[in-house]
Amino acid sequence: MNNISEKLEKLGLDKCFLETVALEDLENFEIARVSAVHKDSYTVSNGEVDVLAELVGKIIFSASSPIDYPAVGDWVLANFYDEYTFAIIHEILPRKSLLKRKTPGKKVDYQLIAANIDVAFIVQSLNENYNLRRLERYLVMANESNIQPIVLLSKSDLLASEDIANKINAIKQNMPRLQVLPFSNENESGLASVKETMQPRLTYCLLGSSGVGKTTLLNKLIGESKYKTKIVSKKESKGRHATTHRELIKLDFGPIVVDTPGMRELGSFSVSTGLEETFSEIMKFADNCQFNNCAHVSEKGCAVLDAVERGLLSADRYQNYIKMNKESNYNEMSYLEKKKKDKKFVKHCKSVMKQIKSQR
Ligand SMILES: Nc1nc2c(ncn2[C@@H]2O[C@H](COP(=O)(O)OP(=O)(O)OP(=O)(O)O)[C@@H](O)[C@H]2O)c(=O)[nH]1
Ligand SMILES: [Mg+2]
Ligand SMILES: [Zn+2]
Repeated sequence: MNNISEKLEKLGLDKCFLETVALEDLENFEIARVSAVHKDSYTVSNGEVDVLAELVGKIIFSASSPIDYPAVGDWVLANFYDEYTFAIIHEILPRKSLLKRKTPGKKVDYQLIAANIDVAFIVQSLNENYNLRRLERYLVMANESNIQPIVLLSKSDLLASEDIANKINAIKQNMPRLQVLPFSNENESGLASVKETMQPRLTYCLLGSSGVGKTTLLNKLIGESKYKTKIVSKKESKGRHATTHRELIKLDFGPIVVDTPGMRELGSFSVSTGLEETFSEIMKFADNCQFNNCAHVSEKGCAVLDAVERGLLSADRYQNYIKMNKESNYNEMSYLEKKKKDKKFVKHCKSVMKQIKSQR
């Protein structure tokens, strides 16, 4: 057991997960980590081998939302068969963190991005992709999911150092404690600092628009061009995504990384905590609003509006906060509506069944 847990620790398992597993389950199952998600199957790792896995029927039949299925990074209880060439997943262990996003479109539904991530590397390129409002969106998502965000600004080779400093300062101005690192995959400047922030046994996730250099960075961290990147294109985020799937990769210096495809739309899902943490300077003023439930839009005695008017808060950040807050409320509402609908449907089914029974 000691031996196994050391291998799993290297895969990122910490003690808190072990505490969630009953002794009896440890006798019947092995703990494994989902390292890739395919269409109807998974790859799981026990720290030694990567094995194709399928879900036990119980999980499929009782699933009522995407949350009930494994995501990359999940810890699961599994049984291995045929000399460790095949596995069945029996249970998903409770998650330390879960990155999800709303699926594109008006419908409130969501996709799982990754589970049990410790640190999110939010990547923006210093040239075309640099955008504070978009960055705030990613930060809300990470903060909401209980994941430490670190901002990586790529393609520093394309800008003068003064421009780079200005762009970093613009981020730091309102979020002084946020770690922001410029780097270049091209001339490798700053890569050492990125590596230095990475700790063994922690799981990192690469997030950011298509074409900003996430996979190129991963290849640099691995030390070889293992994963496919985009062929140099004139414009970023045009054309197809180079990365089309998510996979858990263990680096030889200890950290674990999940690369993700660039996201076009980053819908958020009811994100109150994420908003509060990302816009903490706005929340400080909100404490002084006249009304407890102030939405900071047009209320009397709103300390936030007052601060914006007096130039104490950035108007751009304020607007982005309001926009995301509205979306979050909408998503939450639709989510509750949907649940209500589900309940109605269950009730309906029950009454139909009753009718059928009484007609017999
Ligand atoms: N000049 C410059 N180009 C870079 C840098 N990093 C990546 N690129 C180029 O940017 C393009 C996109 O890189 P990828 O690593 O495929 O981008 P990605 O973020 O993984 O994109 P998706 O997988 O589509 O989400 C490639 O042509 C890279 O060569 C950099 O630091 N400087
Ligand atoms: Mg990629
Ligand atoms: Zn207010």
